[in-house]
Amino acid sequence: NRLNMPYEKRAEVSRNSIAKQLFTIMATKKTNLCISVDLTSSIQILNLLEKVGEHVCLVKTHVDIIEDFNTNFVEQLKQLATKFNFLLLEDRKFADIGNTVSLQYSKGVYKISEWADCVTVHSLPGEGILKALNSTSSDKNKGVLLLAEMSSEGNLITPDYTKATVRMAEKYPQLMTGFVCQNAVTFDDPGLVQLTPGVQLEKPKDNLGQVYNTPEKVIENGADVVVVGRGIVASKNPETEAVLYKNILWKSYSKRIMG
Ligand code: BMP
Repeated sequence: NRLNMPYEKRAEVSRNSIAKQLFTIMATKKTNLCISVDLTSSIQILNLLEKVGEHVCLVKTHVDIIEDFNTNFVEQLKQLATKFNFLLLEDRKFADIGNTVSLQYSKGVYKISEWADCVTVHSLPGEGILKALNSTSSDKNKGVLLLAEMSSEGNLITPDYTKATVRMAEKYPQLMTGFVCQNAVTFDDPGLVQLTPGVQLEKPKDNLGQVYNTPEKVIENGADVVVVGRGIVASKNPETEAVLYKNILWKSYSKRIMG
């Protein structure tokens, strides 16, 4: 199954172009680390990415928390992505009717469709949300990561909801980059990416419901790309910490593909 397949083989079977690129970058740069840059100043984000860019395959943003968001920031972000060879995931967690999501994706201040390689989406509203993203015109190749599970304590997602989310994704193979989840929710398509947040070495949780696992544990649970936010961003030396997470994650992955 996919857990024993190396990323370069997974890239060969990905039907979504972003999943294919992501697996290829991971194999080339030897990193499955995604940094979540949850900072509120554009300068801070760009400075951080100058330091950790070479160690990550994917950069996850929440652009709506940036106080000085502007188009120049987007240009510089794209330049860093090219310089360090990483992709951009806007963690927007769309969760509305298709028509609204289509507008939120391409219009407004952020114009996400113009720069994000992929976005996160809740399956809650039903298939229309995927239909909308699929048909919204975009200059770029695009991808969707569907939320199949969450890391937070007491979240309302049930096993049936998770299964229905996997079924929904099957109807849009070209659009789907993968799933955001804590466990291996499917083994049917090795071309899909399992993205797992809620990872930190320091603590088991925060005080607002976030629950953390160790890097080793999430790789065992099927994670392909692992999201680390405050574990790196809030540390004294983010670059050293990024290298530490990268090395542990790559070692765990290498062990996994050995069987
Ligand atoms: P941190 O490692 O600092 O806890 O950050 C985790 C990041 O991953 C946050 O940006 C959060 O929005 C996101 N996330 C999560 O923590 N759990 C989920 O289930 C889904 C997420 O996108």
